[in-house]
Amino acid sequence: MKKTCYVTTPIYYSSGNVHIGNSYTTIACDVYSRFHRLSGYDTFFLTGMDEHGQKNEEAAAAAGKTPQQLVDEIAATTNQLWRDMKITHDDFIRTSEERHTRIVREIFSRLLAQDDIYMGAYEGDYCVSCEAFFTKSQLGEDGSCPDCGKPTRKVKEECYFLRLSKYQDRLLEHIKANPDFIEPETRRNEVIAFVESGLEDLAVSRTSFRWGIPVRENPRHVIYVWIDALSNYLTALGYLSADDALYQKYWVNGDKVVHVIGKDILRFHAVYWPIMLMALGVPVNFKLYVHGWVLMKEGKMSKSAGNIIYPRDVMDKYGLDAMRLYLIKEMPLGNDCVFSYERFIEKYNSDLANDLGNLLNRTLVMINKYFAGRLEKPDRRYGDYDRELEETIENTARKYKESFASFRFQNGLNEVWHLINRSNKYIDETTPWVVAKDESRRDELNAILYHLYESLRVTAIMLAPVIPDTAEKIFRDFGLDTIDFNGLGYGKTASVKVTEKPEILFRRLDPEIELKSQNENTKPEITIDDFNKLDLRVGEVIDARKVENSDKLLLLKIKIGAATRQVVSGLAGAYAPADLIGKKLVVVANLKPVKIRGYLSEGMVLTAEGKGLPLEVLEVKKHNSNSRIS
Ligand code: ME8
Repeated sequence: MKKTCYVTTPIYYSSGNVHIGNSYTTIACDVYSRFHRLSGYDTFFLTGMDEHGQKNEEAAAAAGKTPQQLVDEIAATTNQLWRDMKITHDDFIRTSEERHTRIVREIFSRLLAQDDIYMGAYEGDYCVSCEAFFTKSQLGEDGSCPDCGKPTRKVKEECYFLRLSKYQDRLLEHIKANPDFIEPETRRNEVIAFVESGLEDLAVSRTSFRWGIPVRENPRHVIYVWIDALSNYLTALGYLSADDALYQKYWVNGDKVVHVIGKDILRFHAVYWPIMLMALGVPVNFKLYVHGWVLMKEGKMSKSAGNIIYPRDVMDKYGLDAMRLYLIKEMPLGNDCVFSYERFIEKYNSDLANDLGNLLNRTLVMINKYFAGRLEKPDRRYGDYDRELEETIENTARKYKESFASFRFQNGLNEVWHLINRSNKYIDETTPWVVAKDESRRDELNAILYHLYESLRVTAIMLAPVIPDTAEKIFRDFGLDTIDFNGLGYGKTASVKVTEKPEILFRRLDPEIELKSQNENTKPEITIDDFNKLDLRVGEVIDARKVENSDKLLLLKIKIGAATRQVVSGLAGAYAPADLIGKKLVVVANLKPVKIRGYLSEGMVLTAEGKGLPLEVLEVKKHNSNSRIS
């Protein structure tokens, strides 16, 4: 019988949106699932959507929809996005589905009946955005949410509580007895410290909104979204339903049960969830991999900062595989990584175009040129280089497997790139173009190219979980069909026949051109009302002179209708003062006046700028000063 592996992503909030940062979790789970399938595990990969809560209720009302309509639309587009990202999930559970709500209600009832949940009263500070209560000491200075910074609300309500305190000791024992329950270790230590500081019972129902799962015994209450959401990992498997075969197979009798989460939701998964399971009598046999954040250079990605990057934009422009590889190779387990287009282009060029792309292309071209696309497995070695490369292939495959099985993708990929670079070096060392000149060394030449072929074949197999399209293309070029981990090792091909027309997989990108186009759209979205706040007018420059002691600034007198304004503008690098006189420019006429170098500046001149080109003012030809610009 095959070993089993159950892999889950957190179910994403339908009120959030999928950006390059949070898509990491799902891509990482996909890599982990694909790796386990290729390793021979019977793998079940679950993702889904967390749909209840006040935020969606409010958003739906604002959009004139029912909450169900709103989440239906979001779930459909999100699931499609995952499919387009070649995410191979076996199920997509939504918390508004009947198969889920029915069982969550049942879970709550059981815990209530056995007094693990009890009725009490709650007074606290609640963040609607994060759907979480915070204690006074956790709040920001102005009472704001410690996670998202938005204002919290004081909430007082009658409320059900889950007895966390009762399970505190059992939880600590479990964590201590299972050193690999939470990885990496820093996160494990954090949880131990949190639990040791003492657990307070958790408020697990709300009466302040309706869009949730009502408590069966008291429908005025809806079940707290986290109790609702965490249960998805079991409800998707049919736990407590008429058919719980998946639950028995993947959970109770499963070999690997893995929840992958970002560090922000550690407490929910490492404390509340195991306690829920203990109370339900479900084996606590999962483990947690806790990853860090994908950050922008300036910090977190957020709508308000206007720095969100969407996966569709990246994959449409540079290809899905380049995006998947970047995220998986840049993120170390236990730390954050940065997404920037500078780094992305740099890595695209070095990892894909140079290292992998070149090796593949050189190898295919030589096999075609010297052997019309055909090679045979050599029956002996021709030098130390051969042995060394064979050993590198074997060692890399071993280290790669160890790293990927324990979610250390970056380490595993660094090993793969070590093999790729070793293989490129092998070409320089063995100089096949020199060997090719000597007819008596045909067998040696065949052996050199066979080694390169084998190294690339094994590389393609190892890369298949991360960049599946590229791995398949290499396999097709190599005349092979099924990618299989049994193929991880040197010398598994008896005779080789490669494509006659290799295509270039990754062309080098010109960083300057790419970055210029990326810089174009980096400001947050505004509404037409925001835009209408600008009073843009045509103004005629009637005087211009340099600002003393400044290389950049010009002092302009600009006529707008009957009035004359003074504007200090950074145009000195691009225009001589005389060139501007008489020009009709676009001026922001309602900008609050400021003093620049002691001169009052009563407006702003619009300019165009971009890498490699001088600053240019926006000119109007036909209109006279005072015309409106809209
Ligand atoms: O937390 N970099 O959903 P979610 C990396 N509904 N990971 C990030 C990230 C970033 N910049 N931003 C978010 C929820 N994430 C709950 C889960 S499970 C029972 C309920 C990660 O949509 C985040 O850590 O806010 C989480 O793992 C996932 O994206 C979904 O977050």
